[in-house]
Amino acid sequence: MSSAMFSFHFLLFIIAFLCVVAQAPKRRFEYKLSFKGPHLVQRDNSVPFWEYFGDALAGDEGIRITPSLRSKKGSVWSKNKLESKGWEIEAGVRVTGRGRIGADGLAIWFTEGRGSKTDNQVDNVVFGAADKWNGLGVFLDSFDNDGQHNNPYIMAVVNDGTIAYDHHNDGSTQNLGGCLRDFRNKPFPVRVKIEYYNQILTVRVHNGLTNNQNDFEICMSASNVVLPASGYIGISAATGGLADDHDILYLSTHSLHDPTVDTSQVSEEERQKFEQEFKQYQDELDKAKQDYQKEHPDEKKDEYYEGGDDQWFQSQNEKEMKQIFDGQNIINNVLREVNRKLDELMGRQEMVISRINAMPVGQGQAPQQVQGGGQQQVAGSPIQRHEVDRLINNQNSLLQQIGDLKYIINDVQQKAIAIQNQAGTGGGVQDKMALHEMKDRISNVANDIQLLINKPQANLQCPPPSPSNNCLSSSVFFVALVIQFVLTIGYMVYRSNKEAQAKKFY
Ligand SMILES: [Ca+2]
Ligand SMILES: [Ca+2]
Repeated sequence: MSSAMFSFHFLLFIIAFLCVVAQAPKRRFEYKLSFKGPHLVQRDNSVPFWEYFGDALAGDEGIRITPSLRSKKGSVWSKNKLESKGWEIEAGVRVTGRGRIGADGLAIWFTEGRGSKTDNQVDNVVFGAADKWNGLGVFLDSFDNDGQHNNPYIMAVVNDGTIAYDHHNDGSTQNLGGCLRDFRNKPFPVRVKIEYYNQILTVRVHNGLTNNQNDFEICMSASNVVLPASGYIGISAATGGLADDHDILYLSTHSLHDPTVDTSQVSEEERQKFEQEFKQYQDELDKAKQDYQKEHPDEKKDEYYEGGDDQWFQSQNEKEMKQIFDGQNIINNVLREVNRKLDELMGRQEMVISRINAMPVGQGQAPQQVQGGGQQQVAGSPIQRHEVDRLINNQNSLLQQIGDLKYIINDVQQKAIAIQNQAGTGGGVQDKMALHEMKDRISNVANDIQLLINKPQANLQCPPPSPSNNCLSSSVFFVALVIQFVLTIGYMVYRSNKEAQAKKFY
């Protein structure tokens, strides 16, 4: 029973989930109603598809709606209208100021008309835009005009073009809903996402404390909200006695469509509209061409234009002929390539045959057993497959050996060059230095000997005898020599006599 209940609940959940998924609207990015830095401005300081008024100034990273100076008003408005029953606008803003309290605030608009048609800022009393607007305004109200201690406040106010905004009470009785959020001086941009679909208006706010794209919280939601079928998108801001920088960094707009309706099919009405636009554009182009020719009659006509439109376009037959011609060209190229390969193969075959013919008789003509066939090959039969393989293997191994030899020769050569270089640079210098040194020393020795030879002989005589002096005079030396000689002779005579006596006993 309980499992049946569980299955039932699960089924209900699945159905609900499918309904939600099925009802999720199709989103289409509206690039003409969006902008995003960097490189936001063009050379003439304009932002494509957008126009700005008052004190607003576009920079490369975003648009500064007002600077933090007193009593400034500015706004930026789309040039095109958003024409969709459902839409989503996301704006990334920064409201920064040095004061603890800022003013006045910033507004995001979806209105039938543009809220700042002129630069006359006197009329732009609602956060830098005109009062009595027809459409929606989402206000980021910094300053607490009514003293309820409920600012900064974010709220949505819908107007049908008749109501004057109650500034002194911060529109407290006029708004559809709102939330108390401090959007000033945040580390990351504060993001406001406004969704209008099936007459349900939802405002979600990202508090700018993180850089996570998905940290949105619901600020307000209201159903049965009726807004104009199409409208301009605008952002405006104002400062008062207190001032903040009001910057908008990006604005992205999506139109939301019923997923059950196939939006890829263009309706007849839209088709006619596009055709009309195209015709209008072409007429304008022709007129511009004619005007140019009138203004520059001497200008040489474009040679491509001489032939008229026929020069620019080709007929169906021409197109087909060109396709056939291209195809034939490709076939021709392929055939040529095949031909080339065949020639190459023929060349190789001839080379192999000539090598076999050059081989000594008997080596390539020995009778061989054919595998599987069992037939005896007769002498002089054509070359066998395995012989060709062996030849190729031999050749390969030869090539490899030659390669090895080449490598070794190269190595030896490199080493020889290295040794030569060494000898030619560092070693040679050292050897030369050693030679010079030796030469010097030898010449020194020669000089010393020369000096000794040239010295007078008297200097070679023995110094006068003294107890510490043991110089030998020549007479003493000769007497000692004679005595030694006599003693040696005597000893030899004595030994020979001794030996003669010893022999007698044997
Ligand atoms: Ca206020
Ligand atoms: Ca207030």
